[in-house]
Amino acid sequence: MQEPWWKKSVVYQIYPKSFYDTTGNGVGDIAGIIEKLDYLKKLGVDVVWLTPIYKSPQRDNGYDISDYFVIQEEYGTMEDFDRLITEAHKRDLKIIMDIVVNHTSTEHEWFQEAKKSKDNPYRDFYIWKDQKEDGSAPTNWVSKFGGSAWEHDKLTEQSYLHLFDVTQADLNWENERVRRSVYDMMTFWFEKGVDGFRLDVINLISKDQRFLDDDGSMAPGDGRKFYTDGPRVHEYMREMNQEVFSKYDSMTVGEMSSTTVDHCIQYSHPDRGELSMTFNFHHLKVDYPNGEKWALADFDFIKLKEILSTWQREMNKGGGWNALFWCNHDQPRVVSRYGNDELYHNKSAKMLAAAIHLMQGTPYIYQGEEIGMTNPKFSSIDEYRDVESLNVYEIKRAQGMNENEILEILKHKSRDNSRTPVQWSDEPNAGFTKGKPWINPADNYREINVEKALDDEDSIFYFYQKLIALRKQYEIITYGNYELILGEDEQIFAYIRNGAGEKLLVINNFYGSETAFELPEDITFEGYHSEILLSNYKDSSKEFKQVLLRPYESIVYHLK
Ligand code: TEU
Repeated sequence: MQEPWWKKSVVYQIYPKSFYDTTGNGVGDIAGIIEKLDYLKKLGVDVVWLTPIYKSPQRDNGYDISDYFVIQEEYGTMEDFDRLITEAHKRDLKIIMDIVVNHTSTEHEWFQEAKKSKDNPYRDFYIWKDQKEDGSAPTNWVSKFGGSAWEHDKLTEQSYLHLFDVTQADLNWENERVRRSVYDMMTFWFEKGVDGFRLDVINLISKDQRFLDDDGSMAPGDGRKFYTDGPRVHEYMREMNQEVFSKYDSMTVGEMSSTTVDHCIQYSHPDRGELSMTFNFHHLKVDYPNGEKWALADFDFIKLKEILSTWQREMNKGGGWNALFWCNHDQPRVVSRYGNDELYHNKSAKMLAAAIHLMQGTPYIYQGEEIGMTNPKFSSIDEYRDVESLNVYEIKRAQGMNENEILEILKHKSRDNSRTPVQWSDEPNAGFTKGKPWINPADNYREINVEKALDDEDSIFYFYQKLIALRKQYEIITYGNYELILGEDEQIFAYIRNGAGEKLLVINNFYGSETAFELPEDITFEGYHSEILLSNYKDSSKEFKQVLLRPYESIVYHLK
């Protein structure tokens, strides 16, 4: 069987709003993406994922879609989009779109119709329920952005479900017309020439139809067990695949919220005909004390290794396929999070890159990650834009939390940490816009920017470029089996990739102090010849059995 192209690809995620502005309105645009395609080509990526560019009131920066067939005005026109596809394909770059079908904006015409009356033909496109007898919400579920997941509508005396913002109403996937409409819309984009989709929170689309209260065993009013990887989700995915994906040479990646390995194997196993691969977030919760996102704690390094390794092993064993990533538009910058964005900025950013890119799966680079962009360290609530951060701020204030404490938490946790403008140069506003940017850039753009990175052969950019090039050269990076070693070591993340007659040994020091690596005795590598494939220090030890690792040192040995 021929292996699909997306297994050997590297994906670059663009958040258009913050990528590059050509019009001076302070918001990035499609023309800006086209201008930077050669830059992406230079980096060496194969696929570009665009977060939503459809018409939207932008309450959640485009994850609240009001028209799936129209491009949001500030990003450009459909002609610009067609040009983007043409220009990308000319350069052998693929484009995947982000599609949000768990919910629509309440400004979508379906919802505008649905809310008119109980017997409106679109009523059943959404999930409407009566209040409980005591007048409270239909269930006690909370929204992921805070507050009840139900919004009461006075006109028809019922409530609609919104797992996210109140302006993001959940679609009713039980309704065949909803599914048909979604498949037709996806087909429209494929016919335009896109190469696939990233499917937003796709594992939440099937809700348990009993609509029961949550007993709070996980967290008060949690509700997740009633809609995460829900009863009919795999049936829907197979239907979607049959109706749409199977007709194109496409790649599809599902964003899976609070999912399990077993479900992800099912979503991504080629024989099941659902999706190409899945994102999960368990490795990005190791700095949530007791599962709480809005609290501060160091990351749990042992747990991080354990989680990544479990997913590596289990997905491989079960025949699923992982999407590999540290960063996206919802996560703080990894160099500020699991690295050191000051003293060891360059070294730790490279180490983190190697650690994730050399696992089994398809790696994703989020815009700016390739130059080591950091959290911006905003100091006032006025600098934040994200609906989730603003909600949390209000909620915590109302609960009596001190303002400085909330700001400290947001500084580390806010989704805006990754949404600041790409730092292109040391010109005003990081060279992102000639106007006033919709969100402030990080102050460090004078030191950390693309122009500088391209001029410095030791930059993080060239390290990513190298990693991508190696993937093209060594099949073992794509296919080799993963094996964790020294799982208990509190400072070193080391693993082996096993291929036919060859191996990779990947050693990473995750901290800013020296530490001794010693190859476990039961691993001998007898008869193998070794060479260093990559390292973030110029003079790394060629001898791999015992290595004194320097701060954040990362060394990759190829054994043959
Ligand atoms: O995110 C889904 C999601 O559950 C999270 O990553 C979310 O941001 C986090 O749990 C909040 O604490 C996707 C999109 O990536 C995100 O930008 C959207 O806001 C969300 O869906 C709703 O469409």
